[in-house]
Amino acid sequence: MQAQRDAEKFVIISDAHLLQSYMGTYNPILDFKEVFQKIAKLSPDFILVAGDMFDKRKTETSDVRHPEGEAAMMKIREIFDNIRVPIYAICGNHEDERVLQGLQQTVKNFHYSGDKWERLGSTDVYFMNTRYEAEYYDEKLLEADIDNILESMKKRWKGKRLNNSILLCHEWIAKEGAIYPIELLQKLLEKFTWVLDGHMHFYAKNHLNYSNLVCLPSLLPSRVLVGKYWTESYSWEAKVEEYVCKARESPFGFVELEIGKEPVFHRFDPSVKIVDLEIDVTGLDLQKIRAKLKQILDDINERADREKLIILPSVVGSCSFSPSLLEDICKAYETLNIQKLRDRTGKVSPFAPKVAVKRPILTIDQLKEEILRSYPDLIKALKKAGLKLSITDIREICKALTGDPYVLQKSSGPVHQHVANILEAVTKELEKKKVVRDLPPEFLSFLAEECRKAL
Ligand SMILES: [Mn+2]
Repeated sequence: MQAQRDAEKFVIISDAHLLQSYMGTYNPILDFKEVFQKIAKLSPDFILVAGDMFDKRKTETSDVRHPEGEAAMMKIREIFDNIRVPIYAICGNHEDERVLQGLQQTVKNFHYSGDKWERLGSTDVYFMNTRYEAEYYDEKLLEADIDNILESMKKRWKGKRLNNSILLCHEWIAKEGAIYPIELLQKLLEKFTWVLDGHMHFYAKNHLNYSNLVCLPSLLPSRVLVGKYWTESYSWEAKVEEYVCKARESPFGFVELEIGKEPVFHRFDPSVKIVDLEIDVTGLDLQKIRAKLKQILDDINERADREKLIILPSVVGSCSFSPSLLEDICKAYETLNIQKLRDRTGKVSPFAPKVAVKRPILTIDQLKEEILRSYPDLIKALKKAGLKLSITDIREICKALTGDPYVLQKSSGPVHQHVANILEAVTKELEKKKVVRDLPPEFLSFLAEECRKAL
């Protein structure tokens, strides 16, 4: 039996990015299980999931395959099931809603509550799916959005006392970057007892000096934010004879919030340690740099915990040769998990001129993300051609693309056919929106023919 409490206790988790293939042999599912054992000990009344618990991308360029995803989901369902605490989740920008819908269908205590209210004990919680898309916010849309939320809050509380309330969200709330508009955020902060935000990956209480705004930490390491997650760093300045070693506590964990009390950050030490290794190569000859890199790696290789380490080497400063000439050193340590050396010197090497990497053919999902990522240029280009389009139009076209069975079904044929299908779907959308008018009836077959010739 749980002890009687005056107010409910929540545990909030965020941004685990499960299903993403992380570096080397790291298995986040085992850590995930351990986290849930820790959460169970706190006996919360509810668990809230603030987005990006899963990731639809395996790596930068490939999506999670269904059998792989399902293998992980079998274990995740078991973990959720075992805790026997109701879990409520919103959808983050790396997630596919269908994964959350599937969990709701298969796990009794899991609820996907995107864009709705739930009464959890005596607290009203609004679950706001992420509005963050492709590093952009459409302020007009957001304004209407917030009005709706606040209006529904009013209706909910009509004639009753005001309940405690939580807004669970997944937005870019910070001083810089693609920021969620501060004036709009303020409107929410005024009305809700707590605003709990995922997506930022680092814990912050009293964020931006708002006493009721909490940024949630990421639960586990992931590929997102490479270079920021380290708990140890080795750095070696160019003109110095010794390297410097720094350590800091794990940024990972979850938050406990009992209504009426302050939030508590519970730190979690994952089964791997992320180690940053940075050498400033300015003015040094290759021999010297190789010696420095080798010395650090030799020292790391002596460590008893070397198998737990994920090492992220990089070179900074400026140099006249390609840092790829250091890669053989990294490869020589078979017992260490050393990730690909990053060149942060910001120069173009005369030995390895930067060549545009040939990109694989995109899936429809990837195309959609690509379009959303490059929308400002896209809008400009279309404007030049006399076509007026808004980001909302572009979003809707993308939606039509992913939902159009015609595009998907025929995508296994020749490439030109695939491209023609996509263009056809886009053209039909443009026509629907009256962005283009009076297309001649033979336009689509003309389009298909042009694609065939071009590809
Ligand atoms: Mn996110």
